[in-house]
Amino acid sequence: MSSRSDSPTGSTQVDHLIIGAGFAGLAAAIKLDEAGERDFVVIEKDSDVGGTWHINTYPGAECDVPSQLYSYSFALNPDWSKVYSPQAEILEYIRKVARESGTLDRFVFDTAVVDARWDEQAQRWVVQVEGPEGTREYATRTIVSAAGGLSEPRMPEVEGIESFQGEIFHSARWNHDVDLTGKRIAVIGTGASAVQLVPELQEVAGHLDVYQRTPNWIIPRNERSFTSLEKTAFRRVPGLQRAARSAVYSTLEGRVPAFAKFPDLLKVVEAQGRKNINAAIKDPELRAKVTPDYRAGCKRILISNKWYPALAADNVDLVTDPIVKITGDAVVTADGVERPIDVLVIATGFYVTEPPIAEHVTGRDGRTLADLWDEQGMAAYKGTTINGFPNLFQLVGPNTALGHSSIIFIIESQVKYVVEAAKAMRREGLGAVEPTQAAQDAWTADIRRRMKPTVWQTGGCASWYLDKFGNNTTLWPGQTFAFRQHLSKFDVDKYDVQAVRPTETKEKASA
Ligand code: N01
Repeated sequence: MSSRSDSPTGSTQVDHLIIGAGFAGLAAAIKLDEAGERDFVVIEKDSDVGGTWHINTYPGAECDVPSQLYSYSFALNPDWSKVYSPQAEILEYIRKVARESGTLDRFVFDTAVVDARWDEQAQRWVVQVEGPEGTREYATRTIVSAAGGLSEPRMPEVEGIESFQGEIFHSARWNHDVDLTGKRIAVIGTGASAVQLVPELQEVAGHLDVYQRTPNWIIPRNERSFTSLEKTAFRRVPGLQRAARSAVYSTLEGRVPAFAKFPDLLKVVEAQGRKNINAAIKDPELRAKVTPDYRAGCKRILISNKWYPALAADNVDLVTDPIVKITGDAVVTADGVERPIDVLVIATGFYVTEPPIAEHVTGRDGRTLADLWDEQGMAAYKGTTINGFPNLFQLVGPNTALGHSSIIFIIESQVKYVVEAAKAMRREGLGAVEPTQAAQDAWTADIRRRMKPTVWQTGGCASWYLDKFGNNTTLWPGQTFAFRQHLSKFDVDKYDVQAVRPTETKEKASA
């Protein structure tokens, strides 16, 4: 394929354009590079690698998947400080892997993809990006979209929120300049982020109101630090760390049948959750408020030893009356109570089932991915490729996220598929590959069928896993090794393909 050059129209020609420099984008860059597909750029809207681990700097941010598994299989780290690593340590790990990969020369930071259009004639995506030096255009054979499902903060639609005069920020846009000591703080939301940040706020706040719409099942966090002996052993004893990683992997996979087929088994988790509540909270009214009324696992099961003690603290109120209004200095609930505050922390999650990057991508028929998915719900063949969008590879695409294990396992499976596709295109002289509608529909139908008995569909809760049609378009409904098996080779027979156009061949010959 071509080497990078500027065309007469001013666009920079590349073979691959990767959107996003988080875990997924970096893995794609490293593995394409290793496969000899070196002509790529990585476009990252933030100033550094890390993705969600770069932007989520709220106090208490930590991973809730053990780090032995929440790391690349090709870059084990013997130095993790604890079972569940803190954000800063994970970010440093990603930075180190990026530095040592030798690919950073192709990363473009502080630059956002604002438009990507498929040019059928040229068999390329024409991509506009905006950065510090203005707008620039790339013409790329493939796009690997690794923009992340948890990147665009979702603000709650509450009357008057724009009129609030105090400090207001989202958990994923933490304002570290605000001194929270002694302040009256409100947190809206009680999901994975809130569960980590509320105990930190409780320690410094004068008063803290936590607004809960739905309680979560929260079980103890089996946390411990790794000893220096363990770290040395991970470093020196061949195979030991990989064995530890495999043990974590197998334990987590062992939970899949409960989520996917036999949700009643999750009553065991509910018992653990009740025990966790009862150990920290004495007040029966508060106990009742924090006890969910749906099957555990329907929403993400959270882990914390600090959440319930924080809610039970004297300076904290858990408010369950719905918020009706926010004024210049207070939150007003449906019972008419007005609670004055200085700082409002929004912990209401992200746009997951309507990923913002989809608005910027226009396919073969002139429709954006956002329009298509708005009409039909998110769908992609093997969670990765989309009919109507040739040569577009979506990492952590529809039905690839996990409720039970490390997303990095999924990312690596998808990246291998992308690399296999790139190799097949080169080997067979293909200018465009696009999954057939039939292949994509069959894949989606199978996912929907397998999703029916899962706890996410039957557990009796509303969650961000479900889209507006009530379909779970977010999670993979099975074992992760089955997903990997599905993506182990690029199945070109399920694709409509086009040979590289003759003009391209001539261009190549003269290059
Ligand atoms: O967001 P969430 P998050 N008024 O969507 C509530 C990952 N993560 O940022 O349940 C009032 O989970 C909403 O209530 P309800 C992880 O995958 C990982 O916490 O919809 N409340 C809920 O309580 C996670 O799942 C780590 O009724 C409103 C909360 O806001 C994902 O990120 C750490 C509301 C949103 O919870 C997102 O987590 C942190 C409204 N209008 C996050 N709208 C790791 O450790 C929403 N809510 C790896």
